[in-house]
Amino acid sequence: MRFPEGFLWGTATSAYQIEGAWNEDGKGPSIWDTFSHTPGRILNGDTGDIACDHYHRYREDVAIMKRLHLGAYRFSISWPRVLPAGKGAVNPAGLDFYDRLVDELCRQSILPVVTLFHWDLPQALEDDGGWANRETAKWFAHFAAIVARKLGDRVGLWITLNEPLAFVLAGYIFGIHAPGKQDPQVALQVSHHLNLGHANAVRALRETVRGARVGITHVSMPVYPASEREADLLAARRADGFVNRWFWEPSLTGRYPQEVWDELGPFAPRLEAGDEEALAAPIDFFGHNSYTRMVMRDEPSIPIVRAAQVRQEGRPHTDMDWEVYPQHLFDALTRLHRDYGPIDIYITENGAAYRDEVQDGRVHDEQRRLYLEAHLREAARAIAAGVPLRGYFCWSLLDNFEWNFGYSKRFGLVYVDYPTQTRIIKDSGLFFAEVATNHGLLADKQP
Ligand code: GCO
Repeated sequence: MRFPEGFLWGTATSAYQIEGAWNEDGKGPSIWDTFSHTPGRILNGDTGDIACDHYHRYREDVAIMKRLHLGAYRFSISWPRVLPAGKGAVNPAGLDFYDRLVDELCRQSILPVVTLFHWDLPQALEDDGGWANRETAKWFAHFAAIVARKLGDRVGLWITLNEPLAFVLAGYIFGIHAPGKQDPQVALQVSHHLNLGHANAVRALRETVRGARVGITHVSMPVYPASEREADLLAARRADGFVNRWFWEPSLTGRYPQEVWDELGPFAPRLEAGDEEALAAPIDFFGHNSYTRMVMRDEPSIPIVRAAQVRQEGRPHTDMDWEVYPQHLFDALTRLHRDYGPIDIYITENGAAYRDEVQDGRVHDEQRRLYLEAHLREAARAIAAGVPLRGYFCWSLLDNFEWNFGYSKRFGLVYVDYPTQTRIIKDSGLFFAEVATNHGLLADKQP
């Protein structure tokens, strides 16, 4: 089973999760520095202060990508490393780091794919209200233009935001991610400002880099009803409306889905004159992140969606307790293509956390290899069904800081021994290298 010529094979990371050097060379603090330094917020008291020390070890990590025959690398830019106060003076050393990283990638013929916002907002902007302040949508475009001026001649794909849903849900409703708030009203207003920021950044990137290919990355989990009961069918529809359509449609259609807007009732965001028009900023591709599916039942006590997830007992789960359901990928990709037309799609994240052990200098992570193989088969099936899928980025290149779980969850194709920062390519990494080399799975090798 093969993938089309020109299909991009890559891995994905994010600045706060791998770089470390949290306060080096002029970098300003981000909300994740503040959050992880707050006792009780992160498992085991872990922080991103050092992480995978990628800020110093990036050449070694790019060499590993080359060893894995990867043609692309998705990484994010730390906004406060470039603009310590989020606006105003640029930190030359911060921009220079990304300039050197991009040069190293190009030297190894690896296409740089840049995410501009992967949740690490400058603390200085948070002190002014953060994304709850609509001015942040303006400063985001300002940041985008500065980065694009420096890197635009070599970056292949620009992703404005990573997973606005996850940022809003975890950071403003559940309060388990930075900035650690629990206010649904503010959460929905933040989602609107993120959409404005995305659209402003799309315009800024197009004005700065002629021919820029610009998109956004969303979580896109297919939602299934827990039963055929009317109440569960409606619950699944409400959940799909909030989790998927509310966040996708401003960037795909330029407006909010009316059905979801009506469901939000008093939680609906306040728009200002001109906002609807400002949201319309056509994109060149859709970045799709998914790992599993959602199975939802009616649950009136849950605010806004009035739905709750039903754990699929008896089915395999990863170390994140996410059900392994490979078909979700085919269902998600074909639905996107069916409902939103021929826009190019990149899988910008897919992968699995499992408990890994080093044995004689190797990591035999067969479960992760099986997960990847099964999901790649579904991706190939989607292409065969006509989905314009243009690339697959495995989450993640390295084991890294998994947000509130700290370093307790390992997603990497490459094992990181944190005390020594030693990297060990896992068996799944060798498998992925084979897939990238052969543009697909070799003849079905029985596991
Ligand atoms: C996300 C983020 C990543 C996570 C990964 C595993 O999708 O939540 O983009 O930063 O680490 O998805 O949870």
